[in-house]
Amino acid sequence: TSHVQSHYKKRISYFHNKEIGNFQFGVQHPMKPLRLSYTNDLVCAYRLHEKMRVFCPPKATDYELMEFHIPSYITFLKNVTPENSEQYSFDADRFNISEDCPIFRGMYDFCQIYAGASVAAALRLTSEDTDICINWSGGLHHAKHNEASGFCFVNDIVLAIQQLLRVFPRVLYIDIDIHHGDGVQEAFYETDRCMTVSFHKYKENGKYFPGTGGLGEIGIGLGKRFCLNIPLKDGMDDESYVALFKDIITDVKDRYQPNAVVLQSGADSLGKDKLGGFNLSIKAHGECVRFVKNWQIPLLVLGGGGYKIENVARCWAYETSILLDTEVPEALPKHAQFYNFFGPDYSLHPPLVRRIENLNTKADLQKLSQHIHERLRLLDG
Ligand code: ZL4
Ligand code: CA
Ligand code: ZN
Repeated sequence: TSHVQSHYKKRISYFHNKEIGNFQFGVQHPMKPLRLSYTNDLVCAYRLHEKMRVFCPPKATDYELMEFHIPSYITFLKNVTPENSEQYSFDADRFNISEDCPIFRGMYDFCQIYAGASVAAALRLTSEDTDICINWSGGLHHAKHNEASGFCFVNDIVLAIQQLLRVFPRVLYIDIDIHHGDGVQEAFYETDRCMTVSFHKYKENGKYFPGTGGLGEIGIGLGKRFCLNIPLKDGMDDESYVALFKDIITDVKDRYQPNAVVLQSGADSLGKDKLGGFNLSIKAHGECVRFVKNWQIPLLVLGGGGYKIENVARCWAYETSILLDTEVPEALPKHAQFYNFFGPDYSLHPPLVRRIENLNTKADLQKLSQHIHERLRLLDG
């Protein structure tokens, strides 16, 4: 009947393995898997878990990881431990083990858990019994087929997109982590079946990690023009970011007409992040997620960076509520296990004090937007 559209009910699946919060990259290391326990704690304390299907997904197998990664790299990750790492110094070097990507206890289990969750989530989207899948432990966009990079050992995003491409002709990848999504870009650089779009902080001198993501990187061969980079300076604020995001991503969607969307929702683009440099509020970050959700195209939402862990948990719990079309109270639920860590305000949207100056002028952003639209125009015939 003519009422079919209005009966569209989003079915949401949420993937979480309780083990994930127990891993440690190192006491001082900025990447803290504990943030995933905080996030899940808020999600459950807000009773959002009752409104979606919750899965503890299986770990990815060695062979599943080898769908993208080379076998020797996976074998190395599987066998190396903090105790035997001396014997593996040659491999550790060539696979880029470093202070950013250290060997820690349970490292391979950690990889299998977060990648298994993204692959399971992708499979649920392809089996068409879910409209939106969420894996906050995924989104590790820097890993390459043959090496670790930027806190990422295996690339769960590439593995998930590979599964989606078995069913969907075109997959759109959107990355709002403050870092450039280089690993995903590289994996799909030569194909038009996955369009990659990353918004990130970029310094011309290459001094901001990973140094790639300039406007000139557009894809090659069949993939030419199906790679989009939005390089930004420090200080992006809510108004300018959300306006630019909607402006660009709408044009991308209209021209590319994706059958599925993967959104990497890295929370290091929030204000006060330890490694970031933007001023985004949780509301603005969430507005980007809402905008993509409202397209009603099969959607996989992943985590990513985020180094002020109370804010990461707030952000991803809030975004879970957005994806569920549910409102949650501003006061954090008192019965949350980690409630004490959310002081002094104990609210979902703490005020953003000491904002940094926005180095992106209106004129810069106007010019950037115009350039991107001109590029997108070339996509049609
Ligand atoms: C740390 O304190 O820019 C790692 C990394 C470990 C503990 C003890 C060692 C201290 C900041 C970062 C020395 C660390 C030196 N510890 C790290 C060029 C660099 C070489 C390595 O959000 N040093 C490399 C990676 C980035 C670089 C960002 C973002 C991931 C994501 C998705 C990855 N790497 C300079 C840094 C510390 C550390 C303190 C650190 N590393 C900050 N930025 C980086 O996009 C998840
Ligand atoms: Ca990004
Ligand atoms: Zn990041």
